[in-house]
Amino acid sequence: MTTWTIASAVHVLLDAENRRQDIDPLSDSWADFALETAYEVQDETLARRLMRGEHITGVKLGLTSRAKQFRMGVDTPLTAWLTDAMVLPTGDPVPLGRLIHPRVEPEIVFVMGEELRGPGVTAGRALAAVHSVHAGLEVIDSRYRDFRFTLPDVVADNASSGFVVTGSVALPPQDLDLALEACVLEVDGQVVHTATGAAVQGHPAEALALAANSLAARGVAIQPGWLVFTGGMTDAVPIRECGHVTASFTSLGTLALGAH
Ligand code: OOG
Ligand code: MG
Repeated sequence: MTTWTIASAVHVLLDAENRRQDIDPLSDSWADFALETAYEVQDETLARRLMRGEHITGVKLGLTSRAKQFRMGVDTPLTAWLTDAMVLPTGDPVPLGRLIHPRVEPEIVFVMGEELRGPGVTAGRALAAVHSVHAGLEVIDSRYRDFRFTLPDVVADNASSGFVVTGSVALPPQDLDLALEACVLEVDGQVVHTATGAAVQGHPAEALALAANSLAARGVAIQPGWLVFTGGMTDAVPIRECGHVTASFTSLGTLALGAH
């Protein structure tokens, strides 16, 4: 067994990301790698990103739908950080050369209007703090070989963060039924997955409340202006060179991502 520390885990994970070299899950060689320790690793990787000039732009939830939980073999939702370096402008291709084995997943995204501070936040209270709802696509890229990980592993790895794209259609939350908001995911013109917002914790606002309450345990409140990616509604799809992924939503418009 390796003697791991928070500092050595942070170094190994950020190095894997920078060099685009996948690694074995930390839990393979870190006996009793605890969830609290994993969140400390995640927070320290954020600190390193901020030190190199990045800014927090929001938070992402992971593993909030059965489709994602089943595929990844982890059934507990988690939270992770989004920085400006992870934001891909709409229309830009996926920078494949900076990623190990990217996959794309459709998400419902909140732009926050007010601060949201847990604990005790309900879905209703959470939705009242939302400024606008958007379609989103997340490009995930686990640093772990073949996306094989335990919950602490994926938490430490900032929930496989890669890039996020936010749709330009912005609706106030009261203008749509988010549980019924549907998404059709196509790869190269073929429908591969479909879901509605109810796939995400029964309602994406439940995921937002969950984020506020779990961040409260880390002394953090969700800030006005932050993006909140509520988690993949469907299983993610690999994106290859010359591939095109399109997510069409009932009310939130269509988002496309290409790689070339
Ligand atoms: C973990 C990241 C999960 C989501 O939306 O569920 C995530 C993974 O699947 O590699 O971003
Ligand atoms: Mg995601």
